[in-house]
Amino acid sequence: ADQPAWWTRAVVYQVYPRSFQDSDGDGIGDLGGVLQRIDHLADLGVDVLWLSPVYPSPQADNGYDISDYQGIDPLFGTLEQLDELIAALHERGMKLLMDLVVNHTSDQHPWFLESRSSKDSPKRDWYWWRPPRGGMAAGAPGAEPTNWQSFFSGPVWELDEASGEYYLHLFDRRQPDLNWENRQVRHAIHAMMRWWLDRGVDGFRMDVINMISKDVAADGHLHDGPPLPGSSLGDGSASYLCGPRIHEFLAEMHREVFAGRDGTFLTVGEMPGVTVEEARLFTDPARAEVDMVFQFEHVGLDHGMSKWDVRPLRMRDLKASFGRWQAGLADAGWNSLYWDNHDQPRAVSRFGDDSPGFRRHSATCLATLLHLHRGTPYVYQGEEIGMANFPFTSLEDFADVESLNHHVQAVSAGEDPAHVLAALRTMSRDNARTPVQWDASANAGFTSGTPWLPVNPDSVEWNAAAQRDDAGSVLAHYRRLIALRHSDDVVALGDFTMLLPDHDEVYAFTRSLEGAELLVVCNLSRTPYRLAELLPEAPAAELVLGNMADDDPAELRPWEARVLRLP
Ligand code: ISL
Repeated sequence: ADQPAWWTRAVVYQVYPRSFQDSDGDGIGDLGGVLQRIDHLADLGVDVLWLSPVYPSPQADNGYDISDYQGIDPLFGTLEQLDELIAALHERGMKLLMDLVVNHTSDQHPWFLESRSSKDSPKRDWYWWRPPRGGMAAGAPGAEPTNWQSFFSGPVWELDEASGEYYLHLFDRRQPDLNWENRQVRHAIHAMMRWWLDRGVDGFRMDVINMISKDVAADGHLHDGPPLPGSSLGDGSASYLCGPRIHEFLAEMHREVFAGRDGTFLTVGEMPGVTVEEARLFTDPARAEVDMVFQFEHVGLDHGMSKWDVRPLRMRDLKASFGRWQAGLADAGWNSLYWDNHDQPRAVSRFGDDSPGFRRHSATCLATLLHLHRGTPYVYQGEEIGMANFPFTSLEDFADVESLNHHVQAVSAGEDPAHVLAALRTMSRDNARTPVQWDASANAGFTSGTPWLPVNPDSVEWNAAAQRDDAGSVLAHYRRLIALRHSDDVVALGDFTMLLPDHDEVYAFTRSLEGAELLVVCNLSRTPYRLAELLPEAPAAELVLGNMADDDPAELRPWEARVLRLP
């Protein structure tokens, strides 16, 4: 049989550079800062660094709005520093994954400026320009070409007064969507990707890559989506999630960019709304599209009508979801595993219990659960030290475009401002974006200046320096989990079987490979359990890794997690 790919035993660490480490005192993290902290990553043992965007950008969406694909924003440093980072990582046996944001550009990208300049521009067709809806006046209410709602509130269409046409933006109006139907667009992107690979980067995390193919009729018509309750807008996702040419585009990209290179690169497709069936097609090695997808089902389980309508997570739903993804990609394809990224609230606050008595154990329990699944685990900066949500108090505390747009839209639609603020506190992406807490000093060692988002006041107690030499820390636990994946073939490659699917508080499963078997049991609650009553084989099994000292084999304590080897 073929050797399993290297990334089946790898762990990825995500750096959101703006919030990671500042090296020049402007309060914004930068590449110099990443270079300063590189030994933190080596010490943790991670294999791959995924770097969120550092390209030139007006920063309307913190770099996910790119105005030049082949440079570094002075805010973050220089191309020379990026080369240094590549070398420093390679020296330590790590790889660099760049963030590839090619569903859209910034509205300040020269391509868009040129496209916007005239209806006759040779780049007009590089974006989605459309006249107002049949016979209506440009700018009239409801004259948008389709009824689709943007991810960041309001319609996806922005009127350009000069030409009287609208352009499409699935995200912010400063993030116009590229038209992948146009062959020149695809070629330009492939060339840019090859340029980065030739420079030494090891692959790409591809932002919302399942949205690049839109369902467009031969005459250029785009279809309305079903109306959204209580809104004049509709849900256009059927027209842009995994559209008709998505597999063709990704296979073409693979051929044009990756084919023929040695197999040490990595491609990760970030795919909101992807189904397990689609994911299997995307990641089946025989189809040569992407190595793994980053899917969102489990982080949507506490959403109601929208992410701002927060509901408690039901354990059965989590088990059903993870279980289905494990089974669906068992024979072909590969999972990404994560709780946190720069778009999600902090896991220990959201799925764990960040009250003082349970924070450490709930952080390590969640980590154990995730890292023992089959797939490639992702650690988001600060997760490895148990960073929690920020105690936001007022609207002025928020910086994120998604949060600010939502607030304007919800309040103008008549929602109670106190209620909107409460939802922002719980779900805002800014929870993930406060500076990494390195030590107990002022600004937690992140900057000598004024941080762009405030440092969480809990940094005095919760910081990397305090945990580095503490074997009972969250950090030490992450180190052990990562080492286990490297050393144990069952963790990397074993088959997955869910146990106790209907239990409301205990999450358990086995992993097995060629006669070797691990049993993983995690108590996601404050209730102690008699282990023998849940899993009779557990108390006698050998403990491989646990998150509590002084092990009492008979009792599964609140937020206790154990990895056991079955005889
Ligand atoms: O953040 C979200 C919901 O709160 C998601 O819908 C998110 O917008 C989606 O997962 C896509 O995210 C990616 O593309 C966005 C960017 O804002 C995110 O930071 C990025 O991860 C647009 O480029």
